[in-house]
Amino acid sequence: MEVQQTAAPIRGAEEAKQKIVFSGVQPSGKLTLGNYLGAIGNWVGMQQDYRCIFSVMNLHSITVRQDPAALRRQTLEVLAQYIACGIDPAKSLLFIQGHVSAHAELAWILNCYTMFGELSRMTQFKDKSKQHADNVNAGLFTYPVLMAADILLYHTDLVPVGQDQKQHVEIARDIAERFNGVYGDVFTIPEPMIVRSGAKIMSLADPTKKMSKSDPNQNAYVLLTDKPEDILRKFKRAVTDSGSEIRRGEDKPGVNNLINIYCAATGSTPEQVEQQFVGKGYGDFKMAVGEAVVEVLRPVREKTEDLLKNKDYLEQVYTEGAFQAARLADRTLEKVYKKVGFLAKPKR
Ligand code: ATP
Ligand code: LTN
Repeated sequence: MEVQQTAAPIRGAEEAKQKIVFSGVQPSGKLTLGNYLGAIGNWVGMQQDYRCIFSVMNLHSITVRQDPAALRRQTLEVLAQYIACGIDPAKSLLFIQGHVSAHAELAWILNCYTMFGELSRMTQFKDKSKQHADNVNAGLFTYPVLMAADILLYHTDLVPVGQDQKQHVEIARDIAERFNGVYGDVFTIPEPMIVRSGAKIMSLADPTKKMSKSDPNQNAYVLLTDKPEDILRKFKRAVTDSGSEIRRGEDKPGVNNLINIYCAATGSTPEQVEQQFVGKGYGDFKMAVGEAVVEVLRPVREKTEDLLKNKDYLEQVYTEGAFQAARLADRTLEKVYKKVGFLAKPKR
């Protein structure tokens, strides 16, 4: 397979004023149906209208302790899954964060323009320090500064993320504005792009909680790599509510979630789903949702399996991506060096 990632589209994007999109997911586990319907699935369509850059955020993932072999495997898996979901390396720039040293370098500089107080207010820091009370490390605290560096290095206009990440994009804006206020227009001010609220997929075991890849209960989530029989089993066991009708309601988080997933998987509206299942029970509906999800994920799983057999191809994609991303990122870093008063790095 030939890898086509050329630098031309980025320059073209700047000339045509095509907006730049940057996003990524941490390889902290296997990707879930929530990651697909809420994030990656939405990135696919953006490739049409924007210049897209998607990265596997491995530097971020070590803020929580990871098994090194698993982290290496998951990093390749996430890259393969981006492609399997429809991110096209010929259209979008794909790379692994740790391969572009400018991310860590800019993060250090931006640390000196970020206040202790503003980092202390980050909800994710507060949540994760509770979850991992034995490892409240400095990286967990400065996580949003590295995320700001990711975004600002590429003059990103739009950052498509879930609601939980909005606060991090906002701090990236504050840091950029503070820096620009001192040194002039260095950074583009990015905007968060939050997917429709309907795209928040809840846990199958507790539908009041977000479906999350780090949930200790394996029945809470569907993985993109789950086999059809596992997907059907997880939906069969999905927690539903009292009553028996397939109808949305404020006190029906389980049914709401299943209707939402069915809509996202089939393109139906909630009204159509309610109509279609009049007179049917939860059992029938759960099977129908499971089958719809099986069909959506089948090509993703099959393509992921194929891609993971072709490590050379994946290596070509991330090698070419690292090279291109570094060229763009180094240009921004060079400008920042000049502004803050560092001597330019000697050219080899
Ligand atoms: P972790 O469990 O390790 O915290 P996660 O499964 O919550 O991870 P992230 O890696 O934090 O996922 O998020 C990657 C992207 O997927 C983000 O943009 C996030 O908003 C989105 N996302 C994650 N879970 C869901 C969900 N259940 N519904 C919709 N979007 C989601
Ligand atoms: N914190 C993000 C992952 C992430 C990211 C980014 C997303 C790291 N750097 C830059 C968008 C832009 C998460 O989804 N947990």
